[in-house]
Amino acid sequence: MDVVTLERLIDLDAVLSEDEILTRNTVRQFVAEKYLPIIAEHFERHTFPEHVIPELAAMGLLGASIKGYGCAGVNAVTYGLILQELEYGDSGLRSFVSVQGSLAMYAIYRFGSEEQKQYWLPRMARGEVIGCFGLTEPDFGSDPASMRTMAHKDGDAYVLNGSKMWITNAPICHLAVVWAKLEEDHPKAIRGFLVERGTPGFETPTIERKMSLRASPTGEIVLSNCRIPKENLLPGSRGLSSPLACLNQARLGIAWGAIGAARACFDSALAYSRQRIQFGVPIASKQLIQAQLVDMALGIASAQLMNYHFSRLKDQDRLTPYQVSMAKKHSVRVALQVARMARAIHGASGISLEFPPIRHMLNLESVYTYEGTDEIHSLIIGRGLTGFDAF
Ligand code: TGC
Ligand code: FAD
Repeated sequence: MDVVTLERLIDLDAVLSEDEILTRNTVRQFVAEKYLPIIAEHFERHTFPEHVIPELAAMGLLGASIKGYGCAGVNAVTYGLILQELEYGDSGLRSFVSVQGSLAMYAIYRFGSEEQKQYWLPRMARGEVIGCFGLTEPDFGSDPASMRTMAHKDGDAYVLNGSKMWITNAPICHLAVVWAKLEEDHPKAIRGFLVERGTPGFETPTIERKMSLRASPTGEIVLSNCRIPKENLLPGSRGLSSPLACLNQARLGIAWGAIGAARACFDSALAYSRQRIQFGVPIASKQLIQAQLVDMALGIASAQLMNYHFSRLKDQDRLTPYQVSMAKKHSVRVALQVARMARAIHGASGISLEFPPIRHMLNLESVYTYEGTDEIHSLIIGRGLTGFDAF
């Protein structure tokens, strides 16, 4: 009997270029050889394997979609495939690359001066400078427009006060992109500021005891009369649309990434169900198990094809924020459902870190919430469909 793999069932390769396949395979090999053997232990210990950063940089994965400034300048499909493979390893690995490239580097690329771009982007692409992106505050997550972090001009400096919460890479960053309202703007507008580690009044306490994204460093950013040179304002940034423009980049990557996690769960569930014997036969021979595997495969196929289509639109400059929300929401929902089903198919073994589903399932709870919660993306799409703002 012919056995068809999930990859052959979808056959995405039929519409990918040779370069896209080559890059995907390179990252896939890196994850299989260098990341999968170490991830469970890092997850358990709540540590991020920083030693992989130079290798990520050497493969051109940091700021990969940026053109120039020492970055690879790959298209949106290639970027998506990269993130999908990284998240096959762990959402923490994909988060690290997303935040570095789509958020911190992209903010500088899009809103920075030429001098800022020339100075920071090549260093960040080489992994010498790690960035983070501080938008969320303790009291304002879904509603960043209401943020309280403020900046005011003082001679040749800006002075920042406030705090950011749940910031990926903050504890290990050398450079934070901080979003704050500028007192001198009328009305006060949200602007981006570059804050370097070592600046007095800049602290990044680690958030401990996370049960999700344990292999990703998450922290606060505390700004107490933090004085930065006036040259550290991102001059092109103005208003909430600036950080949201960065989120458009990152959210599409997250959609791809989540399906990487889903694929890892599917692969594990399929392999387990074929070798696990109950009632004298492999559980994969049972109709209820097959029905679950088919639902998982269909979900993965639908999300992957949606992500592929929207990424091709992005490369033609035709992608809208509504479509980005559709991709993020659909992919993460599918991935969580797949992870939960895969966890259950593993029975008791499914709650052990010996198998990937429980780790991905826990990670995906964060992915469901960050970069716009599932509900916020419903409201974005709903506003588009109905014309009514239900926030
Ligand atoms: P609203 O009035 O809708 O918009 C304000 C201004 O922004 C413009 N705009 C956009 N611009 C670019 N891209 C988009 N997607 C945009 N959506 C809106 C809009 O045109 C307007 O411009 P202007 O010129 O008229 O001022 O704003 P609102 O206050 O009603 O809020 C809208 C809402 C709720 C959708 C937005 O605030 C939102 O997306 N909230 C969710 C917050 C969020 O996603 N935070 C993510 C933090 S970063 C993160 O989670 C990183 S995790 C990374 C990892 O580890 O991988
Ligand atoms: P809230 O906004 O308080 O939402 C609570 C609940 O209310 C949610 O279910 C939400 O959907 C719902 N809700 C809110 N408003 C509405 C509404 N109008 N209608 C209906 N329901 C609503 N942020 C950064 O800036 N940078 C980062 O690097 C970053 N990394 C993160 C890493 C991790 C591991 C996590 C977990 C979060 C990270 N975040 C980051 C923060 C993330 O973006 C926020 O958690 C997210 O935007 C939601 O904000 P909140 O947690 O304050 O939830």
